[in-house]
Amino acid sequence: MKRAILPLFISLVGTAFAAPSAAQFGEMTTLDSFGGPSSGTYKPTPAEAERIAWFREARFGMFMHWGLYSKMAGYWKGKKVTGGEWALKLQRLPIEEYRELAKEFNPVKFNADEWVLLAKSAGMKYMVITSKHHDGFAMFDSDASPYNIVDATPFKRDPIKELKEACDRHGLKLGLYYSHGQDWNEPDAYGNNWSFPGYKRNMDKYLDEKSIPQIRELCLKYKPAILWFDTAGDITPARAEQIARMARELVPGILINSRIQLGKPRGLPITDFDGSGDNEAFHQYHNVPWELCGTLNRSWAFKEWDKDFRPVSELLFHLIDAASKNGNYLLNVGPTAEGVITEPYASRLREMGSWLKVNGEAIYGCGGTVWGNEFGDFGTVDGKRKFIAAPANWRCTTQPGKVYIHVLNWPKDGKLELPALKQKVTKAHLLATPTAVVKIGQSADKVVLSLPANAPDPIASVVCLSL
Ligand code: JFZ
Repeated sequence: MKRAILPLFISLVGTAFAAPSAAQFGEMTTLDSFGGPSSGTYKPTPAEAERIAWFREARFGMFMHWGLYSKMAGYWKGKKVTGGEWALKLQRLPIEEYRELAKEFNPVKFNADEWVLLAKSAGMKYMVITSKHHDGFAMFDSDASPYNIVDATPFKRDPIKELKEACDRHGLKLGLYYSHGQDWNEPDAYGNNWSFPGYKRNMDKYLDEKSIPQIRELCLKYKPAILWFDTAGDITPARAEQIARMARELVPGILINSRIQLGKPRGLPITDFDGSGDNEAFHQYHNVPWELCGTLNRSWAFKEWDKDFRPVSELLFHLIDAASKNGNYLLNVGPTAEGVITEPYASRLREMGSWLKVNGEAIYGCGGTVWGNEFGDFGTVDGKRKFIAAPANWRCTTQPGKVYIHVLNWPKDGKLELPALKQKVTKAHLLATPTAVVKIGQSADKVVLSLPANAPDPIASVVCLSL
């Protein structure tokens, strides 16, 4: 099972796969294997509910992949290579040569406040950055291994510390990505099957001497709001539990994602939130708090030649779609080795922020849909049980006494038909143009809205229904 998952990772990471648009939604199958809606009851204790509250309120965060691989920028010795943060493994590069990148890693243009303020202008409420990816290089000041940004680069600064301070200054939460099982720099860890031929790995040694000490350092030094684990190859359930317990002891209120362990999410008290596939949301409402992580272009790490940036419409769709299913959207940015977030990323983020300025009340702190059938339903296709997506051109989020309809494709005749609501709709207005007239027709089997002729927003206009 563990080994079977690896080829999947490799096929996904080279070119982060295309995200669905609302129209393509119909072709997807369910993600039950990631703990979909069938993941059972979610019964947090009051303390567990309290610590996840900010995360559910936040709905939108910035993911950052930044490391020595950013220096490659999609090239090796002048030749274009795939993989980004996976290039070392996909190209089976000599580990000694890869390590040399540290000597030239000097992100002199890095400014933590600028990054945090960009995230803030996008309407993001938290940030998750790679403190160590699978390449094994620590982007923080580590006592557990000298292979880190302070000891091994001319930069000598600790960007994680600077980001933590900037996040505190500007009111964002800082989460830390840490590759706890996979580390291609270490012969004992999981993942490097080309540099150390014949070597008999000792995963326990790696965990006890590098991974767990570094996780402890991260907790003690930066008090992260989230520890975001990934690709848990060779992490046993007992080790996952040990790591989670240690982190919770050191940082009360810390959140831990479900990728700390392979397979079905452990859930509470080990993991606080689930994740869907990369760039692919759960296909239905998911009762456990969850997060969709996705790329802005086709890569996690910066690649100079990846100019295939997703349109803002697609990014906003992911945010709205995730929120309507009770989830967050963690949108990735790949800064350059100089420490710059380039304009194609930044301009899209700012546009999302503009949309959220107008429509944020239908995202932040909102619950998911009141219905669920707008996503489709299970049916039988060729004798197989399959999820059949609905072609709904809208998504729904909720607040107590309020139902928000995010209209994705504005109806030409101005009529928007919604499933029935038990409670009476007393008022309907557009968030972008509150004075425009929206007429309500409500019967036992449906609600019909008569909208103005033109959409106030070309991407998604939100109608607020008061109950
Ligand atoms: C992992 C990493 O290997 C990758 O480099 C990147 O950091 C990404 C965010 O996470 O890749 C994965 C992990 C899980 C899935 C897909 C890619 N998944 O569950 O679909």
